[in-house]
Amino acid sequence: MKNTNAERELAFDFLRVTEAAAIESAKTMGQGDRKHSDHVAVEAMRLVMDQVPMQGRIVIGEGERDEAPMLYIDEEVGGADFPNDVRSKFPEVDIAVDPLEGTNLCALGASNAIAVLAAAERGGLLNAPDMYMDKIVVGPSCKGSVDIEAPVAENLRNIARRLGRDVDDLTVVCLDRDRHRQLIADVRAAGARIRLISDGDLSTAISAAVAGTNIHALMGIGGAPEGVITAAAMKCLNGEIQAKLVFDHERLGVDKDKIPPIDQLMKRINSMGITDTNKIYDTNDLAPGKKIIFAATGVTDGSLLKGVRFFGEGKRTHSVVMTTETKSIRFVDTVHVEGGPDAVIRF
Ligand code: VTB
Repeated sequence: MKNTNAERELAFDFLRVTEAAAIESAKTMGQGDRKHSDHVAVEAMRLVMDQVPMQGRIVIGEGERDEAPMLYIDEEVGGADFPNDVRSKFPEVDIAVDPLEGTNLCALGASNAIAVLAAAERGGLLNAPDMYMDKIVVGPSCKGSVDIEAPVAENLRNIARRLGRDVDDLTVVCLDRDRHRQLIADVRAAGARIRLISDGDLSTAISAAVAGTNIHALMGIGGAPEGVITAAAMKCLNGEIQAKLVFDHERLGVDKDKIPPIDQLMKRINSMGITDTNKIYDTNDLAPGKKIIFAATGVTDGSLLKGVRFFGEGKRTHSVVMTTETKSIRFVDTVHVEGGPDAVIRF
């Protein structure tokens, strides 16, 4: 991306992209078919993304080229309506997408499903493999006070000190999984409160970086690709993520078919130039970009964003769009009018 103006305009283009994905998936809310919810989000996102005036490249998407029909890794997107000589002047952008973060949440009508993407200049987002990642995420006041390798109790004491409160006034969020039994026990023993979530650690991580959401930290193992998108959000929100890739699959207790075989993973990781499997990634390692754009739209109601609302004359979406360059965090409430010239717009 070459200049701030281009970034500003792209931010609004990306807003339209997440809005479109959110609207289509929200139509399927509660139908109990998470694959279908995901599919419509992907299709809608891809369609609108292709209209964005950019030379976009997917770095985190729906899977490898041979696994996904669209929004696959390395797919070129954007500028579809422009001739090549015009397109070649558009900014080069790397994009990480999660068209529907929380497919189960949408399928069940549960809270915190979002449509989300992050973008940066070429090389600005780590091309993380689809594997598990241990994460700790905190907001600006707690930046620099946590260490993913430190005991849970110590991190909680440091967070509490920074927030000027007691450990038992903290709320930690963590995915409700067997692999977190020890983590949950440690948080309880330290005296903090816990919110166990069934899915969606990305939207929760964003909430942890926003004061007033009553979420003070996210801890535990979720997806690595979502960790990169979280890092992009942290750069905009001044929050912090620390993370480690998880290779010890026994520890995860998940179905073997959910994880690529270890040799395949290692190949991918080596191709990314990662040799140290114990590396601790910080926000900048995951999202090194200087010109980051982050956009998310609520699908179902959540702690930060409202879900899509449908009414006779249109739809209403609630989004957040942030950029590092302009240092702006915009909460955008959009009415998509459909009812013709007499449609009533409500405050
Ligand atoms: C999911 C999902 C999260 O990690 O839990 C996934 O809900 C991995 O965990 O939001 P499981 O395979 O045990 O479900 C996330 O996708 C993102 O980090």
